Amino acid sequence: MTTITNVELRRVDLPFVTPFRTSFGVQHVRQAIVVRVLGDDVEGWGEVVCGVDPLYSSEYVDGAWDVLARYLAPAVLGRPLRDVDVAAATAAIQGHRMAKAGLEMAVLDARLRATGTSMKDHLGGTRDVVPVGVSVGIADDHAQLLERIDQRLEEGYGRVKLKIEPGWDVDMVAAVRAHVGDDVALQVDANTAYRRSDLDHLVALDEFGLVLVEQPLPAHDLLGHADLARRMTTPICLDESITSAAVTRDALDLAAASIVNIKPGRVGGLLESRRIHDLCRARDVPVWCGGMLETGIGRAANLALASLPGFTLPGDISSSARYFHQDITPPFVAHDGMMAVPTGAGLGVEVDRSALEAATARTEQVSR
Ligand code: OSB
Ligand code: MG
Repeated sequence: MTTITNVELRRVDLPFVTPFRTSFGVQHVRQAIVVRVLGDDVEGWGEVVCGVDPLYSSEYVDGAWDVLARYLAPAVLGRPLRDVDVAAATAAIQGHRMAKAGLEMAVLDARLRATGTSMKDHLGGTRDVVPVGVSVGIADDHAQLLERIDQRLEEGYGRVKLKIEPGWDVDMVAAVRAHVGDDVALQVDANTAYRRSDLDHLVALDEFGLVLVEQPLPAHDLLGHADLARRMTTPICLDESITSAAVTRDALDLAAASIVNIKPGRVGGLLESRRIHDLCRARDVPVWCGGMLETGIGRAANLALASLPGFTLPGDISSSARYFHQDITPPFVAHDGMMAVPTGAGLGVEVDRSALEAATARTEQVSR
């Protein structure tokens, strides 16, 4: 097989159908870095999932672009596509996991396209269809929120994640539970908006039969989460804290979480994601696939990952139309809260070249 001859970076700007509000801010547009890796006769695609601004984590689009162009892409140029280990080749560069994950995704896609293997099979996926849910942002008021939730339930989702922050939590969840009844699976995500002084307040969420509470405290605060987990009956799930398999092991040993959200970008790639899955599965800890408002490229990768057997809870993987008017791949569609895992070679999606061109705001070629 061929060596990597060129890495093409592209920034695509996709406006959201509805701006997405979380405790860390409002996102109006998805700026994705699309990574295209080229060998002599093969190409592969990846997506860098960081936000425009460094609010969810320290990574952001312009920073990821810089580290990809100056450090990460050069570290894989000239390496054999068949067996280059992107994580190992870029290990000297600290952090920048989302940038590394996007490059790894493109390399794996190119390699698997060349051998005709799907990402699902490569990772060890066991299911062709996976359960999916929807993440609903913070709304202007309860009426607007309930209207948005009704729309999602009509679309067939059976699991709804509600974003929370101080002032938009217990009363809001009470109103939603009263509105949807007991059959809808509800969970909440704070994106680190609370502090240790808020634990008594958070315990009040135990009233509402939630599937889990996601990342109430800052990413570093494993002991705070362990303290909260002892005081709540609702399971604690970590998102921002989980940056590697090693951290996952510590979090589980400390009983800081009993459920783990896995996002390939946050942990540095699909292969590290699989290690976290394997670790959690060995300990009977449920995992689920988080979302970063991905384009169809990242969505395809998430579906492949979510087909592994330990992903027993629905992923944050919704229909493309909920995010974008026009995606850069054919749209993914959920039916009755389930979504099909791509079966074609590599990620199993074809990039829509005209949609890609139309959305492209910046390009750079990195070659030797
Ligand atoms: O915390 O899970 C999160 C989106 C951007 C950044 C962080 C998060 C989210 C979501 C959206 O909740 C999930 C999706 O892609 O639908
Ligand atoms: Mg989250």
